[in-house]
Amino acid sequence: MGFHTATSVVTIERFIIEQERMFPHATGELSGILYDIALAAKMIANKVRSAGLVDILGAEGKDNVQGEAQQKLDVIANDIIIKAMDHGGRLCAMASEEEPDIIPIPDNFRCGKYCLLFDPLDGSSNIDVNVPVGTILSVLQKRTNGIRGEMEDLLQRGKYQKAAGYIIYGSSTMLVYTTGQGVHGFTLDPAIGEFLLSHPNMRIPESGRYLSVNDSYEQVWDDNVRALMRRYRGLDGEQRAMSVRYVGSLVADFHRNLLGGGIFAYPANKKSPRGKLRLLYEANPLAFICEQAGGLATDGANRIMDVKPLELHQRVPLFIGSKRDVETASAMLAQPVPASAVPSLSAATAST
Ligand code: AFP
Repeated sequence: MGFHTATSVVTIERFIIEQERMFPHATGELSGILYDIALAAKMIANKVRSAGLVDILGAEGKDNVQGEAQQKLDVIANDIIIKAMDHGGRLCAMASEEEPDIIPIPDNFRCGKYCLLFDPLDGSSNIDVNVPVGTILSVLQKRTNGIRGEMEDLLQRGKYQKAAGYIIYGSSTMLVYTTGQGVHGFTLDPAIGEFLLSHPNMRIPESGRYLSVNDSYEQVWDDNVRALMRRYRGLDGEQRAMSVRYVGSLVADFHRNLLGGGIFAYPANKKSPRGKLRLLYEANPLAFICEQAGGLATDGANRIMDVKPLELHQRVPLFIGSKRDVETASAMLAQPVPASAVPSLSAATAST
């Protein structure tokens, strides 16, 4: 695993200003969005860190649009982001994994030219057991002519993203983002309340050590997915076995693989033919970051960032990570295999 050490102390603010100077025509609006995101990240980190201390854990009793039990911290994180972002005059609309429709900018605030899509607290079922969770964000530029953002502005392919980032609330809090000029990671110094550049120019290894997949779905996977997972585990003799690591928090699994190399897979299955993860709030932003770091992301047939979104909460199968490992997925998923040719993972493991 490559370690990235900054040689001097660079705050996220200074880094953003220096990046902006490289673009003489930049208006500073995107930089403003990044500052506001950093502020929201600190506020959410503070809530997540104290979640075990105060009695704010547990389901709030409402379901989100996917029918999942919503945790209180999801609601808190959602509100923090909306409040940190809606009045800056830089956004014209928002959308959140926790809300069914567009989140408009209130009439009393100015509108800007960007849209923000976000998953406020990904992996929220892990909150109660003190496992890392994360926030994921995607920034798009407005396309329509009116002042306020419309659905068309939000339903853009991922390749049109202007920025994407995630925050991981782990053993430390990190903010990782790209504006298309590489991927940079900042670690929150809780003593001074600043994100400091800790991982400049992050690159994902060409092929990796880790396989992150929930293989309890093996019974409902297609046969070519099962064949692919046998390949990653070294069971068909074609490659060295990868190590299986699955947190069940996408940000945590993705972050580990970004540093150490490997692939995260959430394939479609017979029960969830579109997979589970959301194109706009999860797959697109992480795909932008992954590609900027030298990796790839596919739904099995198409580059994730080329998939046309048709609705806000669209789901998509996801294979994301090191270039060679994702290429293996694309190649193997393109060729259906006869079921008889693919023993189950457990049968194969038992016989080896
Ligand atoms: P929750 O937010 O409901 O915990 O879901 C987390 C998530 O969207 C993503 O972060 C995980 O990678 C994935 O779902 C885990 O799903 P499985 O439990 O089906 O493996």
